[in-house]
Amino acid sequence: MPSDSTSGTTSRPGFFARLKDRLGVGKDSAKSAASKLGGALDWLVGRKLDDAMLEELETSLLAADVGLDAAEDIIRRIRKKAANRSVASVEDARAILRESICEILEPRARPLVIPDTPRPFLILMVGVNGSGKTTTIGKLARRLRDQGLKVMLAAGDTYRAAAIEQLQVWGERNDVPVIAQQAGADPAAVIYDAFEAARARGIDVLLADTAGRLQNKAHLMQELQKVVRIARRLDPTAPHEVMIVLDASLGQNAVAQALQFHAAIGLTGITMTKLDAGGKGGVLVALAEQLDVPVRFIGIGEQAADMDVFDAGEFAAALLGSAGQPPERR
Ligand SMILES: Nc1nc2c(ncn2[C@@H]2O[C@H](COP(=O)(O)OP(=O)(O)OP(=O)(O)O)[C@@H](O)[C@H]2O)c(=O)[nH]1
Ligand SMILES: [Mg+2]
Repeated sequence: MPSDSTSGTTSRPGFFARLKDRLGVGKDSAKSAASKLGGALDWLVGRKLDDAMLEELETSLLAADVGLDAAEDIIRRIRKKAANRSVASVEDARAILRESICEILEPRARPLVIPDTPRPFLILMVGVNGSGKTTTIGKLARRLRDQGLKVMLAAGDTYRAAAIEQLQVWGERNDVPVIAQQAGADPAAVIYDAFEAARARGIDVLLADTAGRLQNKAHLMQELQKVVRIARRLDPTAPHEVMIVLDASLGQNAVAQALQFHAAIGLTGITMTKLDAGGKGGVLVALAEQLDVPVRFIGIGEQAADMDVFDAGEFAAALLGSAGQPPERR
């Protein structure tokens, strides 16, 4: 069936408008970083793109979590573009900034595609504690099921019983089976057994949860490496996606986490959550600048509908506080 049925072109209308409204809102930020970045453009009008102005802009970018490398990269790009363009309106300023940000994000906007083979397609979900792994599995299970795929969940977070129950709730809610063992079981064994069960039942996609772990704990990283090794006994190409789930509200720390997980197990996809909960979207620009791993999904809330495919243009527009282009390609 669905060689390109996964997630690429199914964004719900209005998702990025909701993202724009929610970006950076929450926690302690009275005024969101996103609107700061958008609002900061007003002063560009009628001014020459001189060094002082670009320095101010760089400060705004840093405040929006873009990080130093990406902020400098953006300023370089703006200099180049502005050399033969004048900034006459906020819209001009926004367009130049948006293009520059978009150029950095675009190479990372590669949706997750579930090919016809192999089966089951194993997606291993990893990340630090509380980043949103289990919730993302629930959202993704719903999404894939709605696309007609047979989905199964593996309760590979055996660290605490509540984690297994949490996954079971998502399973019931979406009417997808959950393979679990008791708390304390070896996660590699759980995922191995689930893989066998999925194969026997003709499952298309197996979503494997794992316990949250800090990226600097070597023995916890080795545990993940073991999960990968054991899964490869059943299918040498598994896992077919190693997705890290990152909490946007952690700012540059989220980037550091991604770099360390990538070094330890090799990531193939990223989901950025909590862009509604204090996450300043600039962190995605920092990530795109520093890590050549596709950004698959972004999360803007706790419900199943609060996740969508990452779109560079729409995201850049939302970051700058504009509604973005009409979703003509959907
Ligand atoms: N606001 C908001 N909350 C989210 C989002 N994604 C997840 N959450 C919430 O974040 C909390 C942690 O989510 P989990 O899915 O349990 O995170 P986890 O990574 O599985 O956590 P551990 O299993 O403890 O490592 C829950 O309360 C979720 O509802 C999001 O995009 N926005
Ligand atoms: Mg969890």
